[in-house]
Amino acid sequence: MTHCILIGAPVDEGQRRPGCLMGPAAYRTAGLATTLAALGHTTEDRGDVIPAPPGQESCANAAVHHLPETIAWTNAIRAATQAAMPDGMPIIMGGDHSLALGSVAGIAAFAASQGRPQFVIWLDAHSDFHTVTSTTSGNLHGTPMAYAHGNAGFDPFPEFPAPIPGENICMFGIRSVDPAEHAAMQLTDITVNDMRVLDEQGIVAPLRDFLDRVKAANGLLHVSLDVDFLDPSIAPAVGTTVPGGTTFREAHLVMELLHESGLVTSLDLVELNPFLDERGRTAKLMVDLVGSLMGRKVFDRPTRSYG
Ligand code: NNH
Ligand code: MN
Ligand code: MN
Ligand code: MN
Repeated sequence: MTHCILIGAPVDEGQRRPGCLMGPAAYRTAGLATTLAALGHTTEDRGDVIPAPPGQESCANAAVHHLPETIAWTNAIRAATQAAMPDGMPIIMGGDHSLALGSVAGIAAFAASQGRPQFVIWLDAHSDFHTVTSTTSGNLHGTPMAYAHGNAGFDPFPEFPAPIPGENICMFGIRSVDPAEHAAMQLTDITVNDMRVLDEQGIVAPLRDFLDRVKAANGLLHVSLDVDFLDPSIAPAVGTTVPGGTTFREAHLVMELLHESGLVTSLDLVELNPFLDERGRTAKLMVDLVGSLMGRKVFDRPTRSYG
């Protein structure tokens, strides 16, 4: 049994398709809290994060938009996430992926305070490894992983509290990487399980490899789930669809294995744009995936032990 802490982060400024701000309401409407309760968990909804009024920050890259707003969101979401960590498992309901600038900073600060290493699983079509300096779209939802890794080029963002080493970062579902991100990732030890890896090896072996490492290090594990990790045919409610994504069963299997591991300590649900949905099907699928992550299964079976 886990104490699940729902935190709404209606962030829309990290990209250009209005609608992600409705995400937290859609998750509530799709029954996230009742799904968790039905699995035996306690839940607490802390409402939506309210950022401070934006400041006057600017940067040299003219493409970047909504920088002061994003910095304000980052500070507020970081504080809310860090505050929730000692109390249970925060589930940050987005909002676009720029919310992870704050959520990952909050959990990394908490991990550092505990003297434990932080690990991240990034489930996304995109690597989100731009800096404020390298982004050409100017959409800051394309940056949080580089921020968390401690890359230079994030002025005037607050310094990331405890940069996460590449060995502690594992990406799945990747199929859209910009040249500057590609070059920057080549210099890291991040495990990039792009769709080619999943086609050839399946999702189980690479995921278990990573989970074994988290377990061995007694790490905290954050899961960041971008709707576009899923194939657009099953998850249309996202502004940046990329063909060739994960299937319904691949996605559930990831969640089931994560549940079995018992290692997950925090979760982001990002990029849901309810304005683009079809009768709530993407919101419902995301809630069902959280159900699998939190223990829903058809039958119990002997599972691999993580310790
Ligand atoms: N790499 C692109 C950019 O920075 C796309 C990022 N879009 C996302 N990320 N949806 O998950 O603009
Ligand atoms: Mn605006
Ligand atoms: Mn993303
Ligand atoms: Mn994405």
